Amino acid sequence: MQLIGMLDSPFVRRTFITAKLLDIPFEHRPLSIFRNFAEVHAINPLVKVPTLVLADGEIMVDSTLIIEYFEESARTRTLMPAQPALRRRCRRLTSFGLALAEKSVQLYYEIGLRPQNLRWDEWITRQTGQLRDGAALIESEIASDGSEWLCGREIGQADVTVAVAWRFSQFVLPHILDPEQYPRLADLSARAEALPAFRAADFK
Ligand SMILES: N[C@@H](CCC(=O)N[C@@H](CS)C(=O)NCC(=O)O)C(=O)O
Repeated sequence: MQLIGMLDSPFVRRTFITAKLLDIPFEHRPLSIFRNFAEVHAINPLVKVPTLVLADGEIMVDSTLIIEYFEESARTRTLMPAQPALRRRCRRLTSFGLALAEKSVQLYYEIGLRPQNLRWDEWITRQTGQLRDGAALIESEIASDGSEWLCGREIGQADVTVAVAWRFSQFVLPHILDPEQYPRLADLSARAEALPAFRAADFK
């Protein structure tokens, strides 16, 4: 099984880290959708990452669906709590983390990639507000003492997704989310980034 995509994509990175935490064996092929467009296209004409190439050659896209597939395949571990109320909380906070990642990618494309003369300032202002409000929403859900993860004593999918989204936003848009405004998010991210599965997914 191969996982296609660079670890500077938050969607690839959450998929990679999840596979590590669940002990799913895979080969990572860090191909860029920009620099290796033709190679990615030959694997997946949709040119979306992450792309999972299964043992029989079939491909699958979308981090959430790939992670669902990993959860089904994992034998001994899960990143989803068993208890229904916690499971629901884990899904809810994962969805907030995903929105944070999506907003960060959109804003990065607008600010970092689009030619300056084609920038849409109103859109940038709107996306910036959504990103900050999303981070505040997540911040309000994190325990103040930093003793636990988002959905219990063990790290779960919500922690993986939120921590990955935070690190990505800090990497590409360091001026947008000030860690001093979101100290619990910054602390959650630091705790997660210290784990071997996250360190294995480091990027520069
Ligand atoms: N919802 C998707 C989003 C994946 C996504 O947007 N990936 C970006 C890289 S960060 C991509 O493949 N962009 C290339 C394109 O859309 O053409 C997921 O969770 O996997």
